[in-house]
Amino acid sequence: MTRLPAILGGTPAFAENLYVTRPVVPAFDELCPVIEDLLQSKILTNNGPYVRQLEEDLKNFLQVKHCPVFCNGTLALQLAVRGLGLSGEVITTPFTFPATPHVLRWNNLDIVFSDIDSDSYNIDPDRLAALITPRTTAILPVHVFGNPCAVECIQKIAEKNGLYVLYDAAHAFGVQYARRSIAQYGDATMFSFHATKSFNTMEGGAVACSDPDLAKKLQDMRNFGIIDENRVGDLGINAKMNELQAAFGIIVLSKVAASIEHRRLLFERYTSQLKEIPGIRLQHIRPVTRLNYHYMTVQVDENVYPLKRDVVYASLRAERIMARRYFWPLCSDYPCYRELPSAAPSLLPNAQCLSRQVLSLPLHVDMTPLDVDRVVEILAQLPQHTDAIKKATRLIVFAMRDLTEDC
Ligand code: T4K
Repeated sequence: MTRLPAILGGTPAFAENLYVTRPVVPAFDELCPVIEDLLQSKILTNNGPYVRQLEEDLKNFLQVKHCPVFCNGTLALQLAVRGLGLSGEVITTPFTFPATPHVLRWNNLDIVFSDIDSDSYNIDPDRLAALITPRTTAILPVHVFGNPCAVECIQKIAEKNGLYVLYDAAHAFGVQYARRSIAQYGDATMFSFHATKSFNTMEGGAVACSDPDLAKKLQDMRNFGIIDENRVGDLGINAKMNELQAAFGIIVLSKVAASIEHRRLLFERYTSQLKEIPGIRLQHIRPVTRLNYHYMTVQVDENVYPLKRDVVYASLRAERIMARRYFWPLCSDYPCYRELPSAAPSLLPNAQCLSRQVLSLPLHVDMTPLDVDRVVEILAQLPQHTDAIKKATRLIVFAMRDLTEDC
């Protein structure tokens, strides 16, 4: 006799919420001297010693020539778009966080959505050629959940058509592809250092690049475009990281390798068990990749698994397993973008389908292997209660309006 799922009135599997992620943080004793130093020096921001030190540490960690840091990943990306001088149209993916298309719109660029590859979840390189017009100046792909894009193909297409490649690597800090840091691909690569990322400065971001002029431009632009006391150059903004964030980041960076290893074990435990559950599909990770194991995202294929994704989502939350639907809704369905010619659902079938199936399961350093086992066990047992759960969740299904659509 299996246990009664919490959605049917059983006791939740977890006594406290099991979040999708938790940040790596410094120990209290590690942070105290830094706070003391900041209070003494009173240098709190504006390219102070901790920001400069963090940039040096990041260059070493990411194996790149330049790595200016910013107050968040969105502004880092927004300034990279401007720093590269993009104009006209930029091709990007709709299967991403709102920040990706929003930075293009904030730069007054025309967004062209491309469909994705349904196995890797990344922009499909085979669709790019057909989307390039004389107005296209760049491709903005996302390494979704840290899985590297088809970087070689994208590079070839970009070179053939004279386009920039700007990667959104918000999820990919610490990832390696073909024995190279993911930061070494493309003309520039943005990282997010948000609390939910594999390396965090609470809020923060960076742009890795090899071009010194671009790096200098970005450094000026994040500080209102100020070049020196006598000159203001490009249109800038205040996108600076402060000293406390940078000092926090220096300590967290020293813990990144260990946290990746911790999550690797959990990720592998998840994958070996999840692949035994019919209808639960896993993201296809590109060969020769060393992941950062930051996301454990599955697809609920309701043609095989008897419950729809949103019913599974609601059932997990009743168990206090706080899974997330990254990325639903799809960016191309937002009111601000859905009128774009490239946003038509018929042009984005893979992204549309995936957005209705994905579920990011908890994966973070505060979890134990037994937590993983418990989450998988719940997913494996829910189908035994299909009829009762369907009945109990009829209202949820009705409220989540797109659930009746098949993909
Ligand atoms: N490009 C891509 C592809 C991105 O995914 C993102 C951000 C960006 C660009 C922009 O980078 P930033 O400007 O943010 O640097 C979160 C993050 O807010 C967002 O940064 C991230 N992507 C996205 C994937 O996830 P939410 O709305 O899901 O976050 P939230 O607050 O619900 O947090 C999720 C869970 O994390 C919580 O349930 C508990 C845990 N958590 C969260 C925070 C904020 C903590 O334990 N501590 C915390 O401080 O968007």
